[in-house]
Amino acid sequence: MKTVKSLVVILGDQLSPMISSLNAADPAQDVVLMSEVVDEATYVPHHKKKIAFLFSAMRHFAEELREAGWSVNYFKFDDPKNSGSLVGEIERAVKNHGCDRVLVTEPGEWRLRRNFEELANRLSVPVTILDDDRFLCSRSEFAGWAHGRKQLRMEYFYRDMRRKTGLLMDGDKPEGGKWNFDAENRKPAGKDLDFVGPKRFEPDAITEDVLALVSDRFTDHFGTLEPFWFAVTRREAEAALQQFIDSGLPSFGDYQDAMLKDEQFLFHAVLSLYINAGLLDPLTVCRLIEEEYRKGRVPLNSAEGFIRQIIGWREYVRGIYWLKMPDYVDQNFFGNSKQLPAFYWSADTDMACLRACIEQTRDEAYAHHIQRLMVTGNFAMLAGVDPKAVHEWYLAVYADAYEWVELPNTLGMSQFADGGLLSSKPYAASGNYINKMSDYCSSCRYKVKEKEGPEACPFNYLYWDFMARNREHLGDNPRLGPVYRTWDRMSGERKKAVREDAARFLSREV
Ligand code: FAD
Ligand code: DLZ
Ligand code: SF4
Repeated sequence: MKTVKSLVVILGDQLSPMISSLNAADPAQDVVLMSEVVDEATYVPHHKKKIAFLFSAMRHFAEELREAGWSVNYFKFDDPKNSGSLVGEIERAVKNHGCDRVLVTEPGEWRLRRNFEELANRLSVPVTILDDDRFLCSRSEFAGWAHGRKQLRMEYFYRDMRRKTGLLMDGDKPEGGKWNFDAENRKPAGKDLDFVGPKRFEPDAITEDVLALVSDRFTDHFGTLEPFWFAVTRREAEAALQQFIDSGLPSFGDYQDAMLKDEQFLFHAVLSLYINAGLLDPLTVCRLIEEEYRKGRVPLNSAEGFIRQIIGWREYVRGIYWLKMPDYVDQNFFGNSKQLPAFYWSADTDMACLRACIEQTRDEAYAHHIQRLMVTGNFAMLAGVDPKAVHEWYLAVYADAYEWVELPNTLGMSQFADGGLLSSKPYAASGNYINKMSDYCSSCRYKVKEKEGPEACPFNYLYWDFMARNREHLGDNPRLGPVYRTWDRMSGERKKAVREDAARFLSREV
């Protein structure tokens, strides 16, 4: 029988030794292809730290594969032979190696899957696209779950994933008698808490080379490159996970929604970039977290809260992405069309909450969930920014951002641009919420308690302006009944002042 020589394509976010493409191949006869390409590095102006992280992690992974006996063809960004696109690299490699087939695990983004399908039509050898079984729920399983349901609520999906994995189950009942301990995860944080933060790593020679490359070739991209401290190998990512388990996880649940101006990470894991790139396996991480709970080392609300994010939200948004693409990216329920304010790139704003979140995004390529959802996301939606522009910003600025996870979170959850597929009401909030959950307001030039006038917190009048402006879209939403009743009780004078303040602010700042 003729032996098949496969060209195994490994993408920058497929750095997992047990990925389906490698599992289907044979190191004795097949060749791995990895390439740093300009198309992937520039399709949005990715944060410099994100590019450095991925290029360094890719180079380290190539070494790991070589040590495991694979023959790896790795093309660096500056290699004169580098064609600049993944498809170009595959075509070139097929020509050079004369392989019998191309093997690739399904890319995380729709655009790339389409490119690979088009390539399959013109290539002389077959292109096999395998399922990405690093996810617990396959695309077809999710489609089956969604079929015939009027509402695709994460909570029900999550319960199925708990049953499927057996995580935090007590027989066929949820551990602790409740599926979800979210109500216990909303404490504001005080400065007296003992934050350790994510584990930091010294760049090695490979990372130093990458840092020099990124500094030289990506000058116009967003973000601060150094200090660079991300893990770039599986072993380092595992050490980062261990540090989170030891020092962050016990308090993760309680303070999941809190924000502090001088504490960028609080008790968050800062693991999404490693999980999404393939350096950590999501199910293994969840099993370790469950073990900590079973050993009595972390409370249930922390273990459940964390596991819900991974087997619930993370799997669910991926399911939605593939179910709804390619049209999903064009959704614009409110018809918002304003440009993204320039301060999303410069952090040059008097609003202390936005300034803090954007500065931290610039410096660390990281913001935690509530900062993304309730500060930068909330503001963009209240201000009426085009959801596609918001999406492109989030895709560029975070080290963990790939469209499959970023788009439903941004367009669906934070901008309500899908009209409520992901959430039953918009995540809109006035300054009161931000003040309750953070310490931003005490150092802001605006006054969070003031509702109108030049000193008032802009979130206060923008919130009401948003509700009034979008009444035809939201007026029937039962969860917003109390909001519209409050609006209706306001005096005509107060309503007019709110709308005028909002118009003045938006014409100046957005
Ligand atoms: P933790 O708060 O410690 O949570 C633990 C883990 O749960 C994370 O590492 C992540 O893997 C997972 N997780 C938590 N929430 C979500 C969620 N909503 N969706 C998917 N996974 C989740 N997450 C990304 O991984 N990439 C993105 O591009 C991304 N874009 C977002 C955009 C917006 C507008 C919003 C509101 C959220 C976005 N998220 C994204 C989800 C979430 O904010 C990040 O996963 C989280 O902040 C990562 O930091 P962490 O590792 O410290 O997470
Ligand atoms: C994000 C990214 C970047 C910046 N660079 C590369 C690259 O040079 N080579 C590569 O194979 N992948 C890169 N990636 C990750 C891809 O964009 C990612 O695989 C797709 O977006 C699918 O999720
Ligand atoms: Fe943000 Fe308003 Fe608080 Fe200022 S007062 S930090 S703008 S919520």
